[in-house]
Amino acid sequence: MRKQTMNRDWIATARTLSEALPYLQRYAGSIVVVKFGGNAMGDEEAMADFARDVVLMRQVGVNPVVVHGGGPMINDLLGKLGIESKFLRGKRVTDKATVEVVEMVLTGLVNKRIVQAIMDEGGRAVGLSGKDDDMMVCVADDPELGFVGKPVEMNVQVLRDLFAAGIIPVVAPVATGMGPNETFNVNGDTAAGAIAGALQADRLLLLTDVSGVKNAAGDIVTAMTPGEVEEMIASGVIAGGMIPKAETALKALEEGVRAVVILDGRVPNACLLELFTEHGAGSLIRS
Ligand code: X2W
Repeated sequence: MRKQTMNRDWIATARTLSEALPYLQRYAGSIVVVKFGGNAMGDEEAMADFARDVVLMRQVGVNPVVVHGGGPMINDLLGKLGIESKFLRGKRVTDKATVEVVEMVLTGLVNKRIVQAIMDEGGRAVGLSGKDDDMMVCVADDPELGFVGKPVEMNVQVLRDLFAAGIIPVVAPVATGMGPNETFNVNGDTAAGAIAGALQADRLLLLTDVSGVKNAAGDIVTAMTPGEVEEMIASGVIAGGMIPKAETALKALEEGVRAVVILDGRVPNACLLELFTEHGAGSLIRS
């Protein structure tokens, strides 16, 4: 029902919308790849909030692509099946039994959960993996990691076809190989970077569960050049789980992505804050 009382909240809401105009204009028609990690998925409400942001992006003319992870959900099923799993340099050591579980969980449970959340918010979403239309073709990343893939060939026309139809693609980081019937487990950040690079995306948003990249003093750095990121990796200021994200960002920029943002997916409306407000969110990396 329409409410006639004019209080400060409503005036502020209208102002926020009005102030978003230059950003809406800037991003209309652009391509934004969003990596939605398993740790950022949180509960039902967090999932619905994320889906709403993506549907809003699409509604205002952005072409969003969601590339998801699901590490914790893979761990759950491996645990139930009694299959042990370990990580080496941030990537899951993946044998034959593990890659089957990874494909089941990512392309099944997690992918369809996100598709459904977007549909529930009134958007249109189609779920795919890197196998669909040979979107992501991999070779083995490292013999020690088993069936972990490194993308070597990207075919992203199917994503452009979905954009044209007004559909939001939701991509599981599972890929095909050069030979017949090969399956690779791809790190979600790596997959998002490769897709963003192949699409020459305007933005790659890496949603995490930390507030961004911190400097030596422990403060969040809001903007960095690739050179500064390289220095921070070399000096050990960027360490641990942030290294693969920073390296993904550098590679994506090299491949022609305009800017990469590492931001906290736990902040409500993180994507909207980054794209459509002066404030921005997290750490922006661009040349
Ligand atoms: C990941 C794929 C899922 C993922 C894995 O098996 O866990 C590798 O490590 P998050 O939630 O983004 O961490 N693949 C090779 O990246 O999930």
